[in-house]
Amino acid sequence: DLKAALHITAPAPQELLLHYQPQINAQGQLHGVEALVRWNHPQQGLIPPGAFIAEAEASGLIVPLGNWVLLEAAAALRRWQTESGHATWAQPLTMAVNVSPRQFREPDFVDRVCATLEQLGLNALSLELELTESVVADDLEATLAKMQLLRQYGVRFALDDFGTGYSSLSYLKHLPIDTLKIDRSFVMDIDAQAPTSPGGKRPAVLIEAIIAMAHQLNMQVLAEGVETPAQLAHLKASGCDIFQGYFFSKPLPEGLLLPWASQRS
Ligand code: G
Ligand code: G
Ligand code: MN
Ligand code: NA
Repeated sequence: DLKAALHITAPAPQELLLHYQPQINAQGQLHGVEALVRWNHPQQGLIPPGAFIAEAEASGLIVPLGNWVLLEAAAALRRWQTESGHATWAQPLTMAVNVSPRQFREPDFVDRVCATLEQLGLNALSLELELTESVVADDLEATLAKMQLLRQYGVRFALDDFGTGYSSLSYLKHLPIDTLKIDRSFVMDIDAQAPTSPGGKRPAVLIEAIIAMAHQLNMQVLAEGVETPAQLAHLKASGCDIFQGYFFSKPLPEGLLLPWASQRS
């Protein structure tokens, strides 16, 4: 089971691992990666997070799991920096880490993030924490206070799965969010050239509106799930800043990231 897989008392969970999906900027350079957890189950093989994150969240196991993800992602970034002599990228590479609502609400979350960065000697600017609307909408004042503490330290924030929740937009004015991640479902809309229902709107209209709004709010925009040249072209023409998806790469094991980056530059 997940609890055993986590080996919570041991230094490292034996059956968890991270893959890293490249994020590419509009100049075609590697901007950063998103860390995505997998459970390497002894019988079932690699289990994607969709199959166990909800259970981990409900049971509270997401807290030790999330702490491990943060530490392992930060350590991987440090290892890439050492291995590449920092030379592979035009700018410092960003490590994006998903943070669950329960993990974010832990009283020691801010201290743990700062301690992890210090332990590894990482610049806080290279860490981007991905929060979902459910985190930010839950308790705006408490969320704002925590985000501001981390922001003072240098940590960046992305709003994940943007546009799929039911929360109001008003929090966007208040929170220190650097990157808005457009959900894959909106990117898929680009392929539909015409309205899909009588009287419906042009499919890509929401993407264009989201990008304009984000830029007005001084946020950069990342599109998730970019799979085709047509999607990329449309997103670029609409002013989207960063792209992530199978068109560039699926999530990669740690050892394949630097070879992938050097082979495409
Ligand atoms: O890799 P995959 O596309 O299957 O990931 C599905 C979702 O699982 C991601 O969109 C993300 O929201 C979630 N997820 C992946 N890794 C983590 C993690 O380390 N922590 C949390 N809380 N969620 C994660
Ligand atoms: O945090 P988030 O839920 O956004 O994680 C992204 C998820 O989407 C991961 O599970 C990843 O494996 C998946 N994914 C990433 N790129 C693509 C893509 O181009 N197409 C599809 N269908 N899924 C993708
Ligand atoms: Mn994410
Ligand atoms: Na997402």
